[in-house]
Amino acid sequence: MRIDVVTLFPEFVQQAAQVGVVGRAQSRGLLSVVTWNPRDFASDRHKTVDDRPFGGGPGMVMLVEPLRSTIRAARDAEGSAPVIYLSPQGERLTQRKVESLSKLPRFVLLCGRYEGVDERLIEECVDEELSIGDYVLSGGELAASVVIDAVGRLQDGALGDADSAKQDSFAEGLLDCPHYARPLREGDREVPEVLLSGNHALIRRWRLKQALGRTWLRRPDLLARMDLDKAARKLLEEFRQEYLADPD
Ligand code: 9D3
Repeated sequence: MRIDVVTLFPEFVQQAAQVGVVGRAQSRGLLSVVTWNPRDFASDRHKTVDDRPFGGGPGMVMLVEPLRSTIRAARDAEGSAPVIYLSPQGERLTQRKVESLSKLPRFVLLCGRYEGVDERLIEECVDEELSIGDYVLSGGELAASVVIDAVGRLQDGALGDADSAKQDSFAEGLLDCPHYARPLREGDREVPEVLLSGNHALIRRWRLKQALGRTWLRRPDLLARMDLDKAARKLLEEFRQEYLADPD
């Protein structure tokens, strides 16, 4: 997959995409992140990309003309591609959306800075808007990096065996169970005994039960939208009983 990013801070986006699983996906040729700087497409000698808003008020607005030239260059570099504007006004990014983006051969991400981009550019060039959540960032670059990370790790062959095994696990849509490694004892905290039992069926059940229980405690909204099978409902009921007897 190829992701083109229109940004005033190309180094920022490139750096983020060179780390870890996503960096490896790039070096394995599974993912290519290409950046385009509107500054390079500004037509005046000052390389102007923004101006003060009509109607007054604080901040600056990104200009139509340099952005349109940049988006055209990026979008048409290799066939065509949908253009996604990262913006607080966008539809909220979810794992479902990440999965659907991960199946595209390519798309273009547009990052805003300042107060945002001229509305007419959005009307003309943008296919959809995406937000990564209800908090205020200073620009779209971090959001673009989030999209690239989440989509990049889903490319076939990007994850190691350990990670992909986790993916097809029983616990999809739930929070993760707790994890432990050496030492066996940390002060007065010990590793749960079941994990030392060598009984893999029992360990699997315990992990699922913890995942269900933690989701119930911390993200009941996630649990409400799932339909649990009989075994899972029983495990969650066990967790609830134990929790109500001894909440910690
Ligand atoms: C304080 C400025 N705000 C006035 C109401 C508007 C505003 C303009 C530009 C708020 C944030 C931004 C920059 N944010 C993004 O470009 C952005 C973003 C975000 O802030 N939160 C969540 N997702 C995203 S995606 C792009």
